[in-house]
Amino acid sequence: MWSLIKERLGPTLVDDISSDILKYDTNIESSEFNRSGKKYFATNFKRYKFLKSILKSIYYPLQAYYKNPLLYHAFILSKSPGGNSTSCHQDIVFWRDLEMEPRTAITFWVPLINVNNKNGCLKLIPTEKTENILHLNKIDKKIYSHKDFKSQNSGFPKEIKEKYILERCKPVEIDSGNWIAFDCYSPHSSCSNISEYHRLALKVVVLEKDNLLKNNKKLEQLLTINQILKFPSFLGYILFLFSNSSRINNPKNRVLLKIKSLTSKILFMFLK
Ligand SMILES: O=C(O)CCC(=O)C(=O)O
Ligand SMILES: [Fe+2]
Repeated sequence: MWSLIKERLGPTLVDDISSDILKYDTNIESSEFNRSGKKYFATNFKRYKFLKSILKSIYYPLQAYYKNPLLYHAFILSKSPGGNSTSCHQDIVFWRDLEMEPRTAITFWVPLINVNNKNGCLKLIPTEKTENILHLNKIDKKIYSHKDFKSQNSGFPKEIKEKYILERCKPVEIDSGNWIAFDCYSPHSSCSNISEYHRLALKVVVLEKDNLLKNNKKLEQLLTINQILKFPSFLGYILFLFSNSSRINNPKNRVLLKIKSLTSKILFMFLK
């Protein structure tokens, strides 16, 4: 299921982020997704502050859906001129570490340019559209079988096999700053970019912290949206860097995990 969100990212923020991404992503000419987009918000303080403003813009739908929303991913997704289409998939098949029940991940996806079927808009199934985001992750929870394929550097190297699902995905053309929310079971793809401009978009994926399975060391370390919004930006940024460091978050690396959780505890106490 998926939904259009009433809140918007303001045009000034869209412009500021877009011009910064074009400076940041020097490999942006690659025709596939650039993996450096995964690190963008953790690369400097200004970009972390962008993230804060982005989360503020979806604060109300988040509060309506989640008791204690946890930030799972925050990425930039760029598709350069000539960029390939993205194959049809369900995000749940890529998220092996999603140890929670029920699985309540929602992707909030927002283009930073008006998107259409010529420059890489998302494709979703029209009959799966809902006005009420409370329906997300509740109905249509079938997981389709996917086939692997090796495309050079593809960001999404699995594709749904069922032809009738591929045919049902249709372009969702929206203006920059408008949010689409889709759940982790929602089949989706995106069009190739045959325009002369970069299709810049970003996504934020949110989970319900209270649904994590016990001892989920990796996901427990992630920051909640309320922490990000409440903490003074500089301290929030340090904690965000901690929670983004895959080395420190490797559950096998117990000593580093201990140091991190101790430091976080001290910082949390200080912030109360
Ligand atoms: O941004 C795109 O074109 C596709 C993104 C996607 O499939 C995702 O973020 O899960
Ligand atoms: Fe996806």
